[in-house]
Amino acid sequence: MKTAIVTGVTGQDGSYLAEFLLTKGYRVVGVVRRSSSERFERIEHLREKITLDEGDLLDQSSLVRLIEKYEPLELYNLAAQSFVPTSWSQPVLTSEFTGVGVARVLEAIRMVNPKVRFYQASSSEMFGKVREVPQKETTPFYPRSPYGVAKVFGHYLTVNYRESYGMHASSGILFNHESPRRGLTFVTRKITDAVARIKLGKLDKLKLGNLDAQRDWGFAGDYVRAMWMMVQRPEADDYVIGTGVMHSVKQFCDRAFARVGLDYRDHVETDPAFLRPAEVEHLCGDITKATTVLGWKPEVDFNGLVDMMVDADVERHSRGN
Ligand code: NAP
Ligand code: F7E
Repeated sequence: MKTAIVTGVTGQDGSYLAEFLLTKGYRVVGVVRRSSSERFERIEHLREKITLDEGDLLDQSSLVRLIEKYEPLELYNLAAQSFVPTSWSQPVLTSEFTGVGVARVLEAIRMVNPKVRFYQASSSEMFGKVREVPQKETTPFYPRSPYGVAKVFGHYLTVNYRESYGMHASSGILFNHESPRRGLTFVTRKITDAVARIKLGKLDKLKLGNLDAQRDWGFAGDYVRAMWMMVQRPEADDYVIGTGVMHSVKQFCDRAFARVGLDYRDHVETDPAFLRPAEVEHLCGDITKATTVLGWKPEVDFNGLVDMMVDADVERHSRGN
């Protein structure tokens, strides 16, 4: 049986990737970090089907131990401090998790078995203050947050280990992807959760930051498929994954509130507390390489994504959760 190790398995993408790998017949080993209380909500339904073991991107020996113990064919590095605003309040921690953590994983693979295929969760945040529109694999990076800077480090280290040691190390440059499992602080989920509470009379106003920021938003379930497809290629490479369509935060609000028969202008207020020290104004992916080389394309569009997230939050809050 093929074994895949997934770091960040308790996160949004980790839960979808674990589900996907199970459908492909893998033994899935999810890496979880020690905590005084378990936060496994996203993988509760998979607990009996996957193996969970302790490891931390801050602890090199824990990564070596996991690779020695499970002898994986593939390792997907999804773990990171992934919330952009926190990267300004905790820049050193973000650099450690999101940047140097990649070095620890790559070194662990190189030391134990350099034949393990590696996937790095890179990000469109690396494009930051964009140098061209839309952004593709060759677009120069200009990160605008400590998070973006850390991801550039992880990306180039992945490229470097491929070139230095011939390792099968791929970097997926993924644009924003969302789902009903998205963390509640990210703007999409913050909006859909608030829409549900406003609809049910549990909240009146929603405070947001920059409503004009534009993102290329896709569905996480589609994007984990692309991760796996990259790892199956004969040669490792880098791929931009997105939808190629851009919407503003305002447009997201418009669609989300309309889904439950409300007008966002009656409920959304702007609050400078949610503005960032440096903003990424527009992001839009050019997915030509992914569609032609991988044969990947997204299946859920913007409206489908917003509706899915609003419906899930309305259902959850209606149950009283
Ligand atoms: P997420 O929901 O924030 O999940 C992050 C995961 O990383 C969690 O499982 C977390 O574990 C784990 N983690 C954090 N620090 C760790 C450490 N020191 N050691 C071990 N595990 C640690 O993120 P996501 O949205 O699923 O994204 C997955 C990856 O893709 C991340 O690397 C993110 O930066 C990247 N990415 C995301 C997007 C997007 O739009 N979602 C786009 C591009 C790239 P706990 O549960 O213990 O906190
Ligand atoms: O912000 C604006 C905010 O926090 C999107 C991560 O997964 O995707 C994500 O990073 C936009 C920004 O995601 C609020 O200023 C307005 O322009 O949902 P977000 P992000 O920063 O794009 C990339 C690809 C990753 O790799 C990251 O890990 O929305 N915005 N008002 C707001 N954002 C938040 N969070 N909260 C607001 O109230």
